[in-house]
Amino acid sequence: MISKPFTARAHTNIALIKYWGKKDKQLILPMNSSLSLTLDRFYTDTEVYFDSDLKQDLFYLNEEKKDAAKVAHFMDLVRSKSELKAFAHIKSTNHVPTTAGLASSASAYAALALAASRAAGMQLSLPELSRLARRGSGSASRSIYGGFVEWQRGHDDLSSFAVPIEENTDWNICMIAVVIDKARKKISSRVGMQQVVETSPFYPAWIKSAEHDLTAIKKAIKERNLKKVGEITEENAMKMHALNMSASPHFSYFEPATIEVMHLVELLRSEGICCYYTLDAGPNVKILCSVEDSKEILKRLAVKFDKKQLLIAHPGPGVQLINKK
Ligand code: 2P0
Repeated sequence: MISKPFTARAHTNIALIKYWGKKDKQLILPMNSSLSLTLDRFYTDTEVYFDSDLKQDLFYLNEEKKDAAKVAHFMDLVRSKSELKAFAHIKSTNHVPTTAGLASSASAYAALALAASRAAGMQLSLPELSRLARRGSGSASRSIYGGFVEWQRGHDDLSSFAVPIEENTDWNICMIAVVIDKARKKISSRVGMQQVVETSPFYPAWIKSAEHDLTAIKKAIKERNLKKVGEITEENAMKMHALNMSASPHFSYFEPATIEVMHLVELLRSEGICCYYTLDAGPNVKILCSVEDSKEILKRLAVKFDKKQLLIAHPGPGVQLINKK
């Protein structure tokens, strides 16, 4: 038996209010709710079909066979929810410039959740898809929707999923990703956030402050207040990175060039350009600004960085099927 193949496309998202810490590692329940912007520029296409002749799941990423352990764990979950027992062919293509270092488990598991559930004969609702994607990677729960998305932490498997805040935002904003080569090996977000939860003396303050930031940013988004959204975004990111520096052992994702970009953004701001930075589990900086200002910001960045290191993205759509064979 070979099932009908399904291909899904999901876009990456960048958190403005970060998810940093798990309450339940097995179910991937977060300590705090988070909020992100889905981006149009970077996405993953994933095709799935089940084949009863297979002895294990086969996973190809960008046409290269990969170790399927983490993906197989996720597929076990899909099988346990459906009638299917067969293993699957999984083919993913990441549409992220290979040097960008922006490849994300968010788009990967959001696309896999839709393609695998459909190939397994299930028609999940969007909240159900978000819950399923969450089990692959927390941030994937948010890539089910486009635009501004909130992942409500909930308190159990049923109540922890993302909801759209403004799916098709007409707001003329963008994010410039500044790709910085990293010299040393980073600590994965999965390991990093756990280290923080277990050892940072500031963690309880983070939870309180993240909830406060979330309420404030939702109001600022509604009001189309870019200055306020930017301030909250930047401060929330800095609090997350301060947690990392307060963990034991402490760690940081910053590289010298990361700090250079942060200083440039602050300088541009002092000149009256409304732009703000955020950083995730790596040295790349993402700059939130208006489309109008992006030209000038790119020009200033181009003095220090190669054009290939500067990628501009706009609000993008939620997960979708791209064929129905
Ligand atoms: C976020 N990050 O909210 C935060 C901010 C990175 C920094 O979600 O362990 O790959 O698979 O649930 O989703 C990256 O962590 O972690 C992440 P798991 P995930 O976007």
